[in-house]
Amino acid sequence: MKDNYPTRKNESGKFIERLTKTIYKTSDKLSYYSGDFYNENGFLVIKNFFLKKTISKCLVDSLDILKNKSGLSTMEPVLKTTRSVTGIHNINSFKEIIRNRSLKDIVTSFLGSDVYIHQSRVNYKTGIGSNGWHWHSDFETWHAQDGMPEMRCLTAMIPLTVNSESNGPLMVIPGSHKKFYSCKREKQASAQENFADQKEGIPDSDAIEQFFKDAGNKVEVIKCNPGDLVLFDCNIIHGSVQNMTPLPRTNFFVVFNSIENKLVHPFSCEKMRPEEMGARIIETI
Ligand code: 6CS
Ligand code: FE
Repeated sequence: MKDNYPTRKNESGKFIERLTKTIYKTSDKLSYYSGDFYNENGFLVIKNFFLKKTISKCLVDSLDILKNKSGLSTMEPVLKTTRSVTGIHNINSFKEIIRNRSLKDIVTSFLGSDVYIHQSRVNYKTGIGSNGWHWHSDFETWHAQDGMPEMRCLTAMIPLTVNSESNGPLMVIPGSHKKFYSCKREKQASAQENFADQKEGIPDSDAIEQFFKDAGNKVEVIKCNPGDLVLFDCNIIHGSVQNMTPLPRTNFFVVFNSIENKLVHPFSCEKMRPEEMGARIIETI
């Protein structure tokens, strides 16, 4: 298969034009404006989308995951607490989220086909010292390490606790999804190492500067609450800083990929990642 987004191949990085549409069509569940906003900015926040009691169940289950060691855990490199657990979408309360009809309608409309789950995870940021995430495009990793051919994929982020200005909320660079940044080659790290503290697939600082310039030097800090839904394009540049408070920032993420965009052999990685990080078994929702 032709590689439209070669990355991690050369000594230096470069910008590549995006060929895939951001949205196929908007959804009846949204105003026209919302589809248009997502198309232009690469993200969308919908307040009070879920019932608070559904989200409370998810929060309880997210703590059970820690206790029962379900899924595949990645630890904080310094603190040694749990940073992220992937492969958890079969737990009942999370299933309820994934099967939400309005969510499914929005996602299948945006991606223009049926979808399946590429990855599900809870990121914990339990308290002071929990690390942030460097600026990155998820698609860059999914293309390089999982063999995801095109940008026909998006993430739904469901906050299970308050995401305030000080506990390390998600930040995005609006509009950065429109260009692909092909990253320079680095020494190959393991799937877990990259998850714990991303080494490969980080844009150079001058590329980040360019993304900032294009966005009018604005980042969007996504403060949100339990019940809200945040959608973001697989190629948007995003990241977060460490948690500066003792209050956990616990978020559930589910990554939907078009069934017309199934994984092939990884484009820039010798070893396939575990199923929990990049699903090859297609379970339709
Ligand atoms: O590896 C992943 O799938 C996710 N984690 C990291 C550190 N970067 C890309 C993506 O968000
Ligand atoms: Fe990410």
